[in-house]
This record gives sequence, structure tokens and C-alpha cells, in this order.
Amino acid sequence: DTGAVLTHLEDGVLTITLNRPDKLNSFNEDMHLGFRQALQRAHDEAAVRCVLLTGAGRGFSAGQDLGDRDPRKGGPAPDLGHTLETFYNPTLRLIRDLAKPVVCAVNGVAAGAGANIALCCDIVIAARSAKFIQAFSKIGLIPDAGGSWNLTRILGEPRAKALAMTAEPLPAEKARDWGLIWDVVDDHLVVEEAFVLAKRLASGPTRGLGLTKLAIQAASENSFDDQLDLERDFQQEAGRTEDYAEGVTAFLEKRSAEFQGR
Ligand code: T3D
Repeated sequence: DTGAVLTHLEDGVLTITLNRPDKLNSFNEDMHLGFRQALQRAHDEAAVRCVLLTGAGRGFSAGQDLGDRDPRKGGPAPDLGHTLETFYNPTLRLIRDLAKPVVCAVNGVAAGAGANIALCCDIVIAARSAKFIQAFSKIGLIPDAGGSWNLTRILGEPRAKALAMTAEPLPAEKARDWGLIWDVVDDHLVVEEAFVLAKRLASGPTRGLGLTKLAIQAASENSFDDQLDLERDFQQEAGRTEDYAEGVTAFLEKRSAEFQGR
């Protein structure tokens, strides 16, 4: 743990907590580093079968730490293309490419890259009072951290453009009703309920769930024919797992399956 990011492995769930509550968990280099290390651990360790991402304190994340971008401190303008490529983009790719479920408990406000990192996760559960803010236009930037991609695909251009251009906060319930997130729960239950879900996924057929994630992500890029080919290949792999054999055996024996994640 770097301090800026806390990790805890329990019941196959790696909980990653963004931990700069005084700054609404905005991203400085320490937090980037800790977050990346934690995601890499999720990739590397078989014991991690699901990730749960959340924030410490009253917010989820307010995106980039703007204190680190203060123009009054002088010096040349920062190269934001470089900072995205160095810090944000590798992390977003790690989340998308991780062949394990990533659950996100949005415990409070999620703004800028904070909102879009949440929206990059596989299943998002938000506290009823949480809000998603495409804050970028307020400071002259464009939606990054995958936001221009995710918002457009999920919501379509009209809503994506209005959210991005106005930076109006999108309340959690509206985000759910628009299909941007999975569910909304009472504030005090959000981490608990997300953990219950994450634990359930962590006791599932990990390879099958991972392939499910990758198949669904590939769908919007593929033609129908290409997707049928992908399903054939992924199903071939899933059919060779011990978990598949266990799932079918458990069904035939009228008992619950005990998946081992292989
Ligand atoms: O730079 C690059 O590498 C490019 C990448 C950019 C990605 C981005 O994310 S750009 C967008 C950056 N984020 C924002 O513009 C959001 C800024 N924050 C806000 O608009 C508001 O804080 C919120 C709407 C998120 C929450 O408002 P509220 O009223 O609930 O809280 P607050 O009072 O504004 O914030 C509480 C504290 O957190 C406060 O500190 P203080 O005064 O108590 O010492 C505030 O300054 C601090 N804080 C909040 N957001 C940030 C921040 N400090 C640094 N950076 C922040 N982004």
C-alpha cells in the first residue's frame, strides 16, 4: 500500500480504496502509482478473483488533483497528452483488460477522471446521494479517462454531449435510469452491498466470467459474424475449465457448484 491507495484481500475480493479523502481522492502521482500496482496485483495473483474499487471518506474521486496543475506556480504549461499516456491510460487499459470482474462502489461524488474511471468498471453500484460530474468543461478540458468513449456508447451523442458541455451533476438514480450504472443503494450500504456482490462473483467461475467480460467488450467493435467466431473460441476455452465440469456436475447432482476459479 502506498497510503494513497489501500488494498485488502478477503474471500477472493481485492478491495482497492482510493485514500486521499481530504482532497476528495483526487489523483496525484502517488495515487496513480498505488492504483496501478493494485490493479497489476489483481492481474497477477490467482487468489484475486474479483476487484472492488471504492473511495475513502465522503467522495469517490474528484479526478485529477488540480493543485498539481496550478498555473500560478509558473513554468511551462503541462503536457496533458503526456500525463494521460503516462498515468491514466495504462490504468484504464488494466481495468478493461483484466479478465476478472471489477465492481465499483461509488460512495460519493465522482468528478472528471474520477467519474470516468468508475464508468470503466464492469458493475457500478452508487450511493443514492452520489453524483457523476463531467467536470472537464469547467476548466477547458475534454472528457478523458475513456469518458468520451463510454458516455457516447452508453448514452448516445445527445446526452453525452450535454453532460460533457454543461458539466451538470448527474444524480446516481438518473445515471441508473439512463443505463450508465447498474444500481443505486442507500449511502450507508453501498460498500457493504458492493462487497456482497463482489464476493459472489469471486466465488464464481473466474475464467468464464473473465471471458464473458472480454466477449461483451468486443461486441461493439465486431460484426455479428466476427462475434460468433469469438464466442466459438471463448466457449471452447471455457468448456475446458474445471469450473465448467464442476458446474455441470453440480447441476446433475442437484447441489450448488463449488467453483475453484480454474
Ligand atoms: O491533468 C491531467 O493530467 C489531465 C487529466 C485530467 C483529468 C481530470 O480529472 S480533469 C477534472 C479535474 N477535476 C475537477 O475539475 C473537479 C474539481 N472539484 C470539484 O469540482 C468539486 O470539488 C466537486 C464537485 C468534486 C465536489 O464539490 P464539494 O463542494 O463537495 O467539495 P469541495 O469543497 O469542492 O472539495 C473538498 C476538498 O477537496 C477541497 O479542499 P479544501 O478546500 O477543503 O482544502 C477541495 O479543494 C478539494 N478538491 C476537490 N477536488 C479537487 C480538490 N483538490 C484538488 N484537485 C481536485 N480535483
